[in-house]
Amino acid sequence: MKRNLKSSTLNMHIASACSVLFICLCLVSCDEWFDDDDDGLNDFNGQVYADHLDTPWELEFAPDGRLFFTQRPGVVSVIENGKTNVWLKLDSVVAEIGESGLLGVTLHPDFAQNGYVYVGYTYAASKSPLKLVNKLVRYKEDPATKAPMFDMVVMDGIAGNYVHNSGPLEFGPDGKLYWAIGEIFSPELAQDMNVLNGKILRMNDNGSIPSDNPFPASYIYSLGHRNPQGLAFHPENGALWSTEHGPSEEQGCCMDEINLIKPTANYGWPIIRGSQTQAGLETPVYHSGDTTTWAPTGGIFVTQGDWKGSFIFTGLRGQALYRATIDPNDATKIQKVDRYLYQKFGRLRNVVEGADGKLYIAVSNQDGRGDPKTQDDRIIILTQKQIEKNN
Ligand SMILES: [Ca+2]
Ligand SMILES: [Ca+2]
Repeated sequence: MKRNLKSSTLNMHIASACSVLFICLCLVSCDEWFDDDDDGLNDFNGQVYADHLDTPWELEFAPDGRLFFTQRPGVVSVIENGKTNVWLKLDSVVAEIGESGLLGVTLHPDFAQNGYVYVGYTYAASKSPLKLVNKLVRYKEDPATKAPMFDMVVMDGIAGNYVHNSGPLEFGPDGKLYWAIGEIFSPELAQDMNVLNGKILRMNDNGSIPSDNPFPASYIYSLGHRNPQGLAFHPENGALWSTEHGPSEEQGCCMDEINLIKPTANYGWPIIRGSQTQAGLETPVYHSGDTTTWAPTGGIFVTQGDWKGSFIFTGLRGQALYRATIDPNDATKIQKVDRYLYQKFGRLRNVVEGADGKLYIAVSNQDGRGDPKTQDDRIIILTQKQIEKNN
């Protein structure tokens, strides 16, 4: 109930009409009743790492413990010793229209030596008529000043739209850069080998096509994707897992996917969905069913604690953190998916694990589809135990 006491007008009304009751309740838990801006963390003993953000999208820790993250309107920020600073402002070139904007960020595996930071965003190549394009650029951090210097355009010219640009970036254990690109709400593109939409791409760290790519002379690593918003490599066996938004209202409800990504494989959009099978197409390892929506976003493999080895990912419309337990007898299967933090903080966009084993979770209520609290958006810190205790 306390989280519904949002307007001060409502508080005043309740206070005057029920003053006797209110005083009695205050003896029990006054701060909870007065807390207009209750951030939900009181119940969890968690911490706020950053607040008053706007749609934090992807996060990654640097080896020195700093947390890099994007905010969709066009800012890359860095949190160091609990203080959030703007690292790079691209709001004058980024087009945040609908779900487009500054999306992915990742650091080079040798970031400590070369300072390379990769940033993917949508921009407007033309305003009238509106033509949105996805671009990937590389900046280099000056080792002395920590300031970003533009380094190179890694890739440009991938068609964009107001939805389904996707954009998570991840370096694999093979040192190659993987970038998931959505089908920009044009399902046929996912099956079109002449375009990069609806694909997961694999490239060298300078944007060239690796000589050992599965389709010769092509960036395409896998195809048939709709809106894949999470990429994670298993820390031990190196397998690439992905989360993907299911058909939504296009082809019945829900059926958000967890996929195990294999080179040259076709993940079926828009030909199959959910548990459907067809020769030559991949059925998801696990999906949310035909009545449940996760709207899954960023995911990682947990490397510490009781959850070690689990694939966890956040959900926007699902408003939860999900934990997929990999089958101990078959690393290509998922035993179960548990739901945590359901409707506690609203829409959750991404999660990363700190060196301390804590989970850093990006809340996304300012993305145009949420119900922001005063402090939103936030990055919150919770331990596995805190999350489990309040489930
Ligand atoms: Ca990433
Ligand atoms: Ca699929």
